[in-house]
Amino acid sequence: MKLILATHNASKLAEFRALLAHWPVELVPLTEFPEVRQWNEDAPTLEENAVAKALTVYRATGQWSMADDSGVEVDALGGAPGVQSARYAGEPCNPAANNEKLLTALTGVANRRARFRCVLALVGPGFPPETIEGICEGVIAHEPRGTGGFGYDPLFIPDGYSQTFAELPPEVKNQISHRARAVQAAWERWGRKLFGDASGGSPDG
Ligand code: ITT
Repeated sequence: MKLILATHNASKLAEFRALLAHWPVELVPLTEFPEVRQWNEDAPTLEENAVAKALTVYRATGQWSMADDSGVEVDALGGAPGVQSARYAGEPCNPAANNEKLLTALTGVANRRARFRCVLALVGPGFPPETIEGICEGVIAHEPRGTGGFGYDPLFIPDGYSQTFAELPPEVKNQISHRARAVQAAWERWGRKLFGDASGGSPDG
């Protein structure tokens, strides 16, 4: 069974490949469907955007499609940038400008509490779109650190660590990230029933 990863973000795609490695599906990148162009990502919630991406690809291909919409929520900014994370500093998406804008917004702010939130959407033949969420709590650093990852990773220090996601090895991020948690929850809710149990346990367990 093929599962299309409905993302134009190459770094996100690489994470999905690692996170879904044990799913008994053939992962297909969106680059194999050049006719599927951009989708609307201007809905007010991560859920709506994630479903819009997965549905766009499913409607164009008829194949199982998975997408995520994700973002960082900063308590001192009332949850911003949140659903606007990709476009925080304007269009087109510019991660360095986004990080700079976030640091500027937090100048002199002691409360750095934040979280990454990922909403995963899955849709397929006979399976209307469903969503599931993963959250990773942490704090915003005082300056960008590290070269790994993407987006806000140089600024995000997950709880329990002193390094940013961009400093931590990808294996660590892929164990604890919002995306990792969403994929794990997805496997527990849908994976075994839909795709069989690659781990050898009961399909219903
Ligand atoms: P697709 O829509 O094509 O999947 P995108 O990059 O536009 O790619 P989103 O719409 O979900 O993805 O935007 C999420 C933004 O939030 C993204 O641009 C990053 O800036 C940030 N983000 C999401 N997950 C992240 C992560 O794991 N690490 C760092 N930043 C992340």
